[in-house]
Amino acid sequence: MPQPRVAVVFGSDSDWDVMKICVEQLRAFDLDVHVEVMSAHRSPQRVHEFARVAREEGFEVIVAGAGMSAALAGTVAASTTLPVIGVPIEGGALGGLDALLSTVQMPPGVPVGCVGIGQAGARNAALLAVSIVALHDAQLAEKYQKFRTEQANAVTERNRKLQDKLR
Ligand code: RP5
Repeated sequence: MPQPRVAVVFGSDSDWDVMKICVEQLRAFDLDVHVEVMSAHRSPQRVHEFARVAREEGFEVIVAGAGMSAALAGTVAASTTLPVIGVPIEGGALGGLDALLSTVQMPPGVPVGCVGIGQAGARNAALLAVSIVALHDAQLAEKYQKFRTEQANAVTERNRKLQDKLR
């Protein structure tokens, strides 16, 4: 079995309902995905070990989802030069705003590409990961282009139906 090129990690199994959207979207492009719960606060050693050898292991991009005082994406990014995409998870008293700010406000020098909060962000994280891997994979680039074309066609069709109703 080929080594997965994408890793999707998240701070708790309670994040799975959101992060499974990311994993499913990646699998829809026939990508193998390494999936693992690890926590910047609760299991920092594992996060460091994972990130430190991620490039050697063959990963090309890492998606990291976390909620509340979300430190996972930034902590992973601190120990690797691979691209890291952060997904802020909603939950807790602040509905994901806490996680969004924690994920997006990295100090200069250690970037995290941060997507939106929750399900939409999880899907976009997968698509962004696909576009990164597709930089050197023509077959994947073609699949991604097809996805985007079908999406555009679906919008055209929805507009056509709406225009019919408005007549
Ligand atoms: C974060 O704390 C996790 O990513 C999760 O979103 C949040 C709550 O974790 P649990 O208490 O549900 O395990 O680290």
